[in-house]
Order: sequence, then C-alpha cells, then structure tokens
Amino acid sequence: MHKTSDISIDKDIIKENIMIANENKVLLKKYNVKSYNIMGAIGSGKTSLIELAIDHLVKNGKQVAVIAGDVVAEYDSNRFRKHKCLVIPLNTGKECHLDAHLISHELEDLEERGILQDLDYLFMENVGNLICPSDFTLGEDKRIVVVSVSEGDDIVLKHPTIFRFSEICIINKIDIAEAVDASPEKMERDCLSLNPRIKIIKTSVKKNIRIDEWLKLFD
Ligand SMILES: Nc1nc2c(ncn2[C@@H]2O[C@H](COP(=O)(O)OP(=O)(O)OP(=O)(O)O)[C@@H](O)[C@H]2O)c(=O)[nH]1
Ligand SMILES: [Mg+2]
Ligand SMILES: [Zn+2]
Ligand SMILES: [Zn+2]
Repeated sequence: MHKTSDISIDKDIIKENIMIANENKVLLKKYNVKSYNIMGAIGSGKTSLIELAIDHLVKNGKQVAVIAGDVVAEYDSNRFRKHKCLVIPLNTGKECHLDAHLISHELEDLEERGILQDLDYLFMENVGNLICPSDFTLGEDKRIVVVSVSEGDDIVLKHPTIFRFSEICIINKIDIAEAVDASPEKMERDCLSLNPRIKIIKTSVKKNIRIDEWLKLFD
C-alpha cells in the first residue's frame, strides 16, 4: 500500500506532491505508459478532445485508460464508457484539482490488477480550473492546457501560470470565435508571450478543424 504514513501535513504540500509525482513517473515509465495531464477551463472541450484521442489510439491497436477527475466524475465517465477504454472515475469532492497522491492510488490499483503492465496510454482529465492544477504535477509525460474562445480572449493573460506550466495548449471552439467576439490569434500570441516553447493548436471539435494535428500528438 501507499506510503501515506510518510505524508506529514506540516510538510510543504507542493514539495510532497512533487515527490509522489516522481514515484508515479517511475511507475509509468517502468511499464512504458505514455501519460497526459489534461487541464483547462470548465467546458473548454477537454472530454471531447480526449474522446477523439481514445478512438484514434484504439483504432491503432493501443490499450488506453482514462482517469476522469471531477468534482462529480460520473458525467464525463459515462461519456468515456462509450469508447473502448478503461474508465476510472475519480471524484475530487470539494477539491478543485487532481494531485499526485490521488493518482498514485489509482496507479497502484491498476498495477495490482495487472492492467498497468499492458497499458499504452493514460489520460488524466483534470478538474475544470485554470488556477490550482498548475501547482500539482501528477508524474505525467505531457501537460496539456485546453481553453476555448468562449472564455474570452483575455483568458490566457489572466491565468499565466498554467500556460507556463504546460507543454501544449489547445485553443478550442474556434468555430464560434466570431460569435463571441474573440480572437484565437490573440490568444495564441498571448500564450507564446508567456511560454515561447509551448506548442499551440487552434481547434474546433465541432467542425473538425486541426483535429488531425491534435491526434498526431499521440503518434
Ligand atoms: N462550438 C463548439 N462546441 C464545442 C467544441 N468542443 C466541445 N464543444 C462543446 O462544449 C461543451 C463542453 O465540452 P466538454 O468536452 O464536455 O468540455 P470539458 O472541458 O470536458 O468540460 P468539463 O469537464 O465540464 O470542464 C459540450 O457541449 C461540447 O459539445 C467546439 O470545438 N466547438
Ligand atoms: Mg470534461
Ligand atoms: Zn495514500
Ligand atoms: Zn484546486
């Protein structure tokens, strides 16, 4: 079982989190599982994008699992269950982010059940929130932040930390950019000004724009 006894509440929780995240990373590497922490604004399209990635990977013969982290995880879990993947609902209750400790228990369980050994890809959908998920690395290979134009095109500059923390940024719902008077190009520029190395894809799940580029991230 997990070393919860080692976790003391007076220790810095951020440092503690990094320590457990490193253990998660070692475990995921041991079984060669590629892992993604999908963060982003509420309703920006995280689940929709992950659903597309799951179908793409399954079609290519990959074994995929998804941890659906949410205050009430049942809703997104039911969507994921329509796909050929293992779905792990993770209710965070009042917590507005996933942390490495929560994930470590899920990984431990998957290992005990002999599932982690055969897994190729693990998606972790974080709670819709642009603030504290960026304080908690999970041990993932890649951090992806999803925003959509409907949050307003000043959303990036208002939440700088998460864009610095991520390797990939998806600017979604560009099909409705005009209707909500938002400029995806401004959002892209803002994002690059905060993090010049970040990879940005401007997508529409609805209109299938640059979804091929999104899927290529997982090849
Ligand atoms: N117009 C438009 N709607 C989209 C697009 N992508 C997703 N949606 C819609 O936006 C809504 C939210 O999408 P989800 O995929 O559930 O977003 P989410 O980020 O997982 O939401 P939470 O988990 O609740 O934070 C749904 O009604 C989707 O159909 C898009 O590219 N364009
Ligand atoms: Mg979702
Ligand atoms: Zn524990
Ligand atoms: Zn939080």
